[in-house]
Amino acid sequence: MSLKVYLAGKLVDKDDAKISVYDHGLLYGDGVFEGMRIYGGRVFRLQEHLDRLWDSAKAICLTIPMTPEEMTAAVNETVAANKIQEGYIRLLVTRGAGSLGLDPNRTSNPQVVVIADRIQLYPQELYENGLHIITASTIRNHPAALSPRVKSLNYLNNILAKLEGLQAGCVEALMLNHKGEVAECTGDNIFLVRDGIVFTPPTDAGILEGITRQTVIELAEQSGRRVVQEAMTRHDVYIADECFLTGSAAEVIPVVKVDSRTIGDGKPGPVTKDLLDRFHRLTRQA
Ligand code: PXG
Repeated sequence: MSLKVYLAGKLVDKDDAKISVYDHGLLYGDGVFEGMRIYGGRVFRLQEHLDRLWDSAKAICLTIPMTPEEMTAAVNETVAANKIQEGYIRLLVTRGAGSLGLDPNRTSNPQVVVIADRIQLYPQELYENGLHIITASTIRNHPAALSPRVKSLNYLNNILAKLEGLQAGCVEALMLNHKGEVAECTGDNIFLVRDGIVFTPPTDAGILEGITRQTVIELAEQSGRRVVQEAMTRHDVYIADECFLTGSAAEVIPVVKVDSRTIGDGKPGPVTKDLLDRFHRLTRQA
């Protein structure tokens, strides 16, 4: 059975899910999106993802042509139609088709697309042994140019950094902000552990406010750990006891080498393992 995609208000076969080449989502990357996980047939933190989607749309003056309640129904309908128990949702809203030229006022009909599919996970081996990453020379978008808090369809900034990672044999790459501080990775937020304290860059470091990041902060605090959101440098990463990344796709994944520096003893540390366990219990609970 072919996958069903939600497009223009109804479910259509994947092969028929097509959008105009005049859509400004394609012409200019003018639109917003969300990437969410399905666990046990349910969308994890759907409300938080929808809130972020609406915030992203507001920031670019894009009116989403449905209510959050209608969007919730569309997402749940798409998950159910595809009978997906464990998977991934890509939700996007484009500016819609218009004339050539940047002017968003000359577009109409923003398109809402919901794709529910299986998920391509990192190999299990990387969760057990940890990732090696490098720092990309491509800095994260300057917040005054395009705020990283907007999850926009224009992901070239991250893709350029991802390419640098791949060229160095790494599946993720660390991105610094315009001040040279640690921001985040290309599709994941970053955490450090030092002397039992959990550190992560604050929102004003110019990051996407990850929903997995927020979940992990809550799990760490619930387990009695201190979580500090403050600016950090690459030096802080190099001398950390532990490092891990969070994201809807990656969940919680240890990092054991950054720019050829071994983090801690080179193996996923106890705090990382504990948070990974807690995250699994939360997402796989009955
Ligand atoms: N930073 C960036 C730049 C991201 O794109 C995250 C952090 C983590 O945020 P969440 O809310 O997921 O914890 C992201 C998330 C994909 C894909 O298909 C991308 C993301 C998430 C899921 C899938 O490339 N990015």
